Amino acid sequence: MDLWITERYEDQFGLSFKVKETLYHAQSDFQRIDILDAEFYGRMLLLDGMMMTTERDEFIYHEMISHIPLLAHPNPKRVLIIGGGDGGTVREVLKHPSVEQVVLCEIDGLVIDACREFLPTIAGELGHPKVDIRVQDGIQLVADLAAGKYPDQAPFDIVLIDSTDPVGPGEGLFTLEFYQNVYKILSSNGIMVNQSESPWAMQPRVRKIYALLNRVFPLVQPYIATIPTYPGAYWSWAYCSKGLSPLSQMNMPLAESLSNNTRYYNPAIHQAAFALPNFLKALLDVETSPVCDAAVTA
Ligand code: AG3
Repeated sequence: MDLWITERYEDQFGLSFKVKETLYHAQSDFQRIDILDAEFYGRMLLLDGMMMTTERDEFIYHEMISHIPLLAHPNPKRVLIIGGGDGGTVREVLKHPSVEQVVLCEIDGLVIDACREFLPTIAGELGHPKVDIRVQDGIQLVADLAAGKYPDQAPFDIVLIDSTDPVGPGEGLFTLEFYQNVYKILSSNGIMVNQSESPWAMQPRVRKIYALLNRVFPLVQPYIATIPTYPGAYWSWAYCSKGLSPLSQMNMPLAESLSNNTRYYNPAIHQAAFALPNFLKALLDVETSPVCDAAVTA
């Protein structure tokens, strides 16, 4: 008998995958964890039934959350990743020669263990000497850092929020207080990027995220890519900085050479990802995009 799994969104629609085999299942202290092997998309990680990553399309998400901010920054050395226990974001961040240290703060140690065992192409760099793994609540860590509790460990050049949806353990990563604390632990050229949900399928949620971010960061620019395995497929990230634009300081030679080692990212994508369709500009109250700014000043 065929076995299919469906991620349903708000009981309105769903995305289905034909499963070949269940490789791992556990109920951790935080969530249900499943790793399945599916037709077409290969091995996939689900948390509480929600798709986190698949072998076939993970490169799009992990390259876009990493290379956009790391190439926008003139010299990123210290990177903090909140969530991201599958290791895909770590793998991409380590492609940047300037990076000296990556702190990965994942609340659920079982996610890390399961991905290391069953998703080695994604999690394979988690043991890299530059990576410092902390199994703890990212909300608490960022609050402690912002309060000056570990003065030798802040600031960070780049903070990446590689979270689940704003339900369950990830909910506190979408609050004003959390964003304010991230702001405090960023260096003056610092950049935060968070995954900001589907501006197609999750519009009320996305509007709320951007309304909060705009209260904290002087510069907030949404950017877009297609993630075929997430609800709505049309996905967004928020580029947030203290003023540094995503394009002005871009290291073109590095972006070109890195593109030899990426499957989605290249310098043209870096620009194009910030171009927004009209329905999204209206949804997010965005006046201009850096692409337009560049065209105006050129
Ligand atoms: N972060 C998951 C994004 C949210 C997906 N939502 C969903 N399927 N309902 C991905 C983690 C990859 N490192």
